[in-house]
Amino acid sequence: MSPVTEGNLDASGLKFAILCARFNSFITDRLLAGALDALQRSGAAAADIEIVKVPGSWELPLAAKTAAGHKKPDAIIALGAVIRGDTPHFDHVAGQAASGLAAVQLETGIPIAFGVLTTHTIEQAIDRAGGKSGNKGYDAAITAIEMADLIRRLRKK
Ligand code: INI
Repeated sequence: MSPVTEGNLDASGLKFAILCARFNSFITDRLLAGALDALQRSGAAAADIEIVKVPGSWELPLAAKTAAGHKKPDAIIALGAVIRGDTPHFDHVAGQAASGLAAVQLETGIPIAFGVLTTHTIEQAIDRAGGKSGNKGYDAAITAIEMADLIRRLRKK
């Protein structure tokens, strides 16, 4: 079988930036708690985790670009909650957050895990922020750890 390269889930020695939108903070605070839980259980040191709060999900891409250029984390975790019922400009906020973050990770080479919930209802958001569908902040942090390690391995080859 051909050799396979993949990242592991050991976060020790890795640096992370968690960007968290305050809009719908009753949801995003839970995503943040989940992301921190995942990083700390996986061996990340508290001193290696920078937490940055932004007003809303719209602001995540610029904060990601700035954080990427400043302290050069090994990975970024972007957290937000865009709920369709809240706004007629749902599509703009959700779409720009997604495409902006995708552009920043390609431009900087720093992986960005997408932990922005886009749901029709508040109930769906609660389910995904520590409710019956798990915690997408936790999941995003696990993805960030794996991608940080994968990119490091690929660069060494
Ligand atoms: N920001 C969110 O993160 N989620 C939302 O559901 C949302 N709604 O509903 O409007 C939202 N809007 C704020 C936006 O992200 C910006 O902060 C604002 O437009 C100022 O730039």
